[in-house]
Amino acid sequence: MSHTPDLTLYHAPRTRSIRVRWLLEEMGLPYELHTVQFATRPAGDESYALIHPLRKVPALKDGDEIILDSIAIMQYLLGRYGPSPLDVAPDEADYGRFLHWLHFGESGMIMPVSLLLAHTQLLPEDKRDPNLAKWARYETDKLLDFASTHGLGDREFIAGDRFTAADISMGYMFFLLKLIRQFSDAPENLKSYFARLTARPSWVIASD
Ligand SMILES: N[C@@H](CCC(=O)N[C@@H](CS)C(=O)NCC(=O)O)C(=O)O
Repeated sequence: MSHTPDLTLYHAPRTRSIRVRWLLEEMGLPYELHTVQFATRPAGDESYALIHPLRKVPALKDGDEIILDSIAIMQYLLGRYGPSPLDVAPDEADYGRFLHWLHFGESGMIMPVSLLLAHTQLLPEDKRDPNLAKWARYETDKLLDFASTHGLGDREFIAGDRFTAADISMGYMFFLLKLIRQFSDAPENLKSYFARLTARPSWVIASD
């Protein structure tokens, strides 16, 4: 580790900042936690725009540097403060698999999952579109099936034969689905995988 960490995580409970907090806990890195108000939007107060111009969470400050986007922040931490078993290195057999599931947890899943969230919970009832909710449910099911068969299969973890940042990425998305009561019909292997991930002490802190 050539840099000395000087880390502040801008966090709000239940949001994607859980991913970063989960990784920080697993890597054993010291950090300051700054809770951003999330009850009304945009998140934070006006001064938070200096940290995240879009006023979203998470954001990570490391000294004078600010990094945005949960997956990018995880890659930053692994790259800057690794090597870590939570990363899969380019010379390991599962490197490609690791990158795929690390990113799939966000970019592959977020569109149908956010539509499902919006049209079953977030929007006022008269603004919800049941057809859109049905379509998002159908697309989410396809993604869960893909993750179940092509991703996890009978593995314990999704890449590298160990718990990695790719599990954190996917685990958060399953948490979100569970939060909006859309995970109970998920494939059994994903449900027991999620139970395994969230049995870790680091999860208890990250999801607090
Ligand atoms: N792709 C970004 C998404 C960030 C994001 O949209 N965060 C949500 C919370 S999970 C947020 O701050 N939403 C508030 C808003 O959009 O106003 C990431 O992974 O960090």
